[in-house]
Amino acid sequence: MVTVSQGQGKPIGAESAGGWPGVTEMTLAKLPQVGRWWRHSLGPRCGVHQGIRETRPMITLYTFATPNGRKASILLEELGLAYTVHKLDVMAGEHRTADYLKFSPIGKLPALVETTADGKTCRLFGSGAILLHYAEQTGQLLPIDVDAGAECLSWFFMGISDLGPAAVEMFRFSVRLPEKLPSAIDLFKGELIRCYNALDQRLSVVEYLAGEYSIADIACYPFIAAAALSSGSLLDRFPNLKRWHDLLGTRPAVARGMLVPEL
Ligand SMILES: N[C@@H](CCC(=O)N[C@@H](CS)C(=O)NCC(=O)O)C(=O)O
Repeated sequence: MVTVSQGQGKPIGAESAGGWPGVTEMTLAKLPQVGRWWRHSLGPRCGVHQGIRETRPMITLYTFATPNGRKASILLEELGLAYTVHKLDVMAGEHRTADYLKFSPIGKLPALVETTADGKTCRLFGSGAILLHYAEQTGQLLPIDVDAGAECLSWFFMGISDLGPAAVEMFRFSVRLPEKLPSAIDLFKGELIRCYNALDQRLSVVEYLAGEYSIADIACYPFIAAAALSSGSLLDRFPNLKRWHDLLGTRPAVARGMLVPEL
């Protein structure tokens, strides 16, 4: 099923350059002096300035009602980007078809395809790649300050590579699989608690994970929201995480992104 969504988030910058909301000429001019570290360490392909597309591409998001998919839709909503949603029927195995594997070779959701004005396409698969790509392309949701940027990337990757996989495996072993293996369930429960403790401690000293709202928050929120929904009292044990969860829930773009795809 295909539906069309229009990200309605207000871009953070008023003017735009290259058709990208929030990327102003001033932002672009400032970046070389600010010196984003990956431009120096990884070369000119990486980074906002030299690798940016000149015009905004058309965006198709392949997704399903899952936390990983919702990270991508929240991001697109926050950036105010127009996108088409293609909802995959996972139960029918649409994520394993040859057509979809062209976009996501691993056959997982989400994936996203950009089509540029000259008809070229570019795929992105995995929520982490999607979030980082658009943060780089727009210069939004990724702190410019080096220290805040380091915190942002640390929590962002914790969300992508620790919290997300632990939550997915916990769901697989405790809900999906008919055989309940206590050792596997305990292992992933322990990993999740470890993530929640780390997040709670961090959020006891900052409002958002990187100090300011960023892709680090988006990388973690849908899994915390799913856990809060399935276990109403869970967040009572993590008061700072609860405060952050409730705060993010008030963001209109987060609320809209959490409703994608329509059920
Ligand atoms: N590293 C990927 C993981 C994606 C992932 O595990 N997606 C799940 C849905 S939340 C999926 O596609 N499951 C179907 C399957 O594994 O066959 C990301 O961060 O997006």
